[in-house]
Amino acid sequence: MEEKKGFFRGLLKRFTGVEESPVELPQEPAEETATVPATVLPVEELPAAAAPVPPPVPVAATPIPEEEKKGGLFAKLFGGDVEPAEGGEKKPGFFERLKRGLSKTSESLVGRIDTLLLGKKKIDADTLEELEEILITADLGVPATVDLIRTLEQRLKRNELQDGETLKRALKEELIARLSHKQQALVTSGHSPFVILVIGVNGVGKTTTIGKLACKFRAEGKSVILAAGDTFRAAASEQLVIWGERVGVDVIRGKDGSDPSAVVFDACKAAVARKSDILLVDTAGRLHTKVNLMEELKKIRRIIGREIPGAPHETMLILDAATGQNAVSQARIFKEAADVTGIVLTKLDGSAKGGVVVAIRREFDLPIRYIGIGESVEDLRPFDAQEFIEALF
Ligand SMILES: Nc1nc2c(ncn2[C@@H]2O[C@H](COP(=O)(O)OP(=O)(O)OP(=O)(O)O)[C@@H](O)[C@H]2O)c(=O)[nH]1
Ligand SMILES: [Mg+2]
Repeated sequence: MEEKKGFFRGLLKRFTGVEESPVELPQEPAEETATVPATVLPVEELPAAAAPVPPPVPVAATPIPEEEKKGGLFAKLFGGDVEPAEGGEKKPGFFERLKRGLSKTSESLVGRIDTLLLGKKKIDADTLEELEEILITADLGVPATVDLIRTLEQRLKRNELQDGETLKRALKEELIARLSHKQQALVTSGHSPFVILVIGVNGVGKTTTIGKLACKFRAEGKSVILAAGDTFRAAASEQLVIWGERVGVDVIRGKDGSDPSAVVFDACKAAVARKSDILLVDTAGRLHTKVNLMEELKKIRRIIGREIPGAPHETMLILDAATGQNAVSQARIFKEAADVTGIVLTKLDGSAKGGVVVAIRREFDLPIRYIGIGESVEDLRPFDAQEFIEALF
């Protein structure tokens, strides 16, 4: 219990910025020490009327105390713009926050570009070659960089790049054009319940993103249910339950090691019965093998689709920006196996590899739904190409 309280304080601190003893989120056990058997494997079709064993337990949300609603934790949780805390400390503007979050990427990308262009009277092929190297090392990836440099070369030939300033402006324009191409925000209004299946490898921020999203949806007045589909890792559902309690939404969970499909089955039933607007499904980031993981995700999808025709309406892949090109490889694997429909790029704040967003947009025909620029709820932001590039530069 004490341990849980400590964990709680850690989360509270993240929300409120109140200094408390630092508490880490539970770490995933090393693969070889994982004690929970992969009971879901080998993966087979569930019999049509399979009874969930053991039965998942719905965890009721704790009502939010009135004092929390009035400008206290609730207001902080739901963001100053939604329900501002009276007399509370003024938060930095959203754009400032984004700029701050992107500062490491900005240093590694724009900082180096500025040094390259410092006092340049004339732009030539050599300048573009040096720029090419900067873009590649800033994780934009080779295909996107080659494409950008080609376009800039054409603009140079047309005499559009007279100096450092015009080159930088041209680069910004080209980046915005590429990042906004086919970019779409997540719209949940078309279905009820709108089911979001959240996937990704371990530690990328799936559960945290679900907590932040649940918060956003609640702030919009939507009813939300969370499904603790990660039954593989001890404490994974506990982490989700804590989010559920803080945000004021119900969590459907099973026992550790139980079949995640059974949890998801129950969560779908609950979401339909309660006419919930949103069902967010958490999943394990790691099983004993990659094949197991993909097979389990397929099975979860089948259960969701059988209970709620047309669902999941969004299969959201979470990628950790700090992993750079590795995030691109992960996207490749998941896209192939799991019908991904949207991407969330987390931890841009702790990373100089934010340029990877360009590589991801270039390689996959998938919209970036949100970006994570910190650990508190307001640090999950809808991705806006223009705003992103302006904040970066
Ligand atoms: N700085 C920062 N940290 C983040 C962000 N998103 C998530 N995190 C942190 O990343 C860590 C892992 O997040 P989780 O949500 O537990 O990741 P997960 O994908 O659910 O991990 P598994 O359940 O082990 O698969 C936590 O400490 C989060 O607070 C972000 O945008 N910025
Ligand atoms: Mg998790």
